[in-house]
Amino acid sequence: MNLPVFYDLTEDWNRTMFLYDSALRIVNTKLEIMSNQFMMTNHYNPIEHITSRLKTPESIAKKMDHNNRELTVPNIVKYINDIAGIRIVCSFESEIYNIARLIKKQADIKVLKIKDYIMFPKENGYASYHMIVSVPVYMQGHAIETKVEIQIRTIAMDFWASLEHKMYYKFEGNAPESIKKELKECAEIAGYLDRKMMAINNEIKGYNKEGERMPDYNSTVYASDEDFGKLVDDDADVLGHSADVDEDVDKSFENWESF
Ligand code: 0O2
Repeated sequence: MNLPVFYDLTEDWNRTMFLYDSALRIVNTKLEIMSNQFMMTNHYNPIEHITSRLKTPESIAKKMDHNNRELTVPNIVKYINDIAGIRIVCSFESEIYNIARLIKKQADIKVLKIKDYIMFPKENGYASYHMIVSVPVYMQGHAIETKVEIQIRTIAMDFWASLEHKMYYKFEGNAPESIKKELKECAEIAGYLDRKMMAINNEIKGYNKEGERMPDYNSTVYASDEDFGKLVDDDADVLGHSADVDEDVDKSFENWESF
């Protein structure tokens, strides 16, 4: 005899949020270890600070509505990549790519998607490096691949994005053109400041304590890595992981649902 099954939305929602919260803790711990290792080996930490948050139910609902998707738990898991979000703020642009490279090297982090808004800033001036990754969260012996969005940006980019975010929400996307224009100009100034500060920092490294220039110092300003600096779309093959990875994440999430 088949017993009736009642779908408990609240329980489903709570389990989902628990999963994302766990993924956030896992990635945060990894980043903290990475940051401590930097300090230990280089006596210097490129990471200024790290913040993290779970997207609020209101913000999730707004985004689903904006994307014309039905508000269901499976849809949220499938279509919203930044329910669990981490922001890494560092001083220099080149460090963004170094940090991204180290994240990519972590064995149990899968990079699903990269959006390089530094090489390709948005029309409004937004610059930041976004990685959508997944980590396995172990629940009752089953690994559930769970997505986390990692945003990596400089202090200047972060400063700019906070103000733009404030403006966007105040005017609900319909900000006066004059303010948008001013902000765009500020983005250009922030970009200039970032490049200039990075060049000066690099220049400083080329001198010894006595103020003498070290002849063999290699002053490469930009980190170059062919894996980075590409803006990719949803279905593209990213860093060796195909779009199938996303399916794995979905499949593995189905495991969770069957408990
Ligand atoms: P909130 O309120 O910050 O959470 P996709 O991942 O490709 O399916 P999505 O989520 O639009 O689609 O991707 P994208 O472009 O990577 O944006 C993710 C997040 O980056 C945003 O989340 C913002 O936090 C930030 N972001 C993107 N564009 C801008 C921008 O123009 N200005 C500012 N200030 N932040 C931006 P949310 O959910 O849109 O907003």
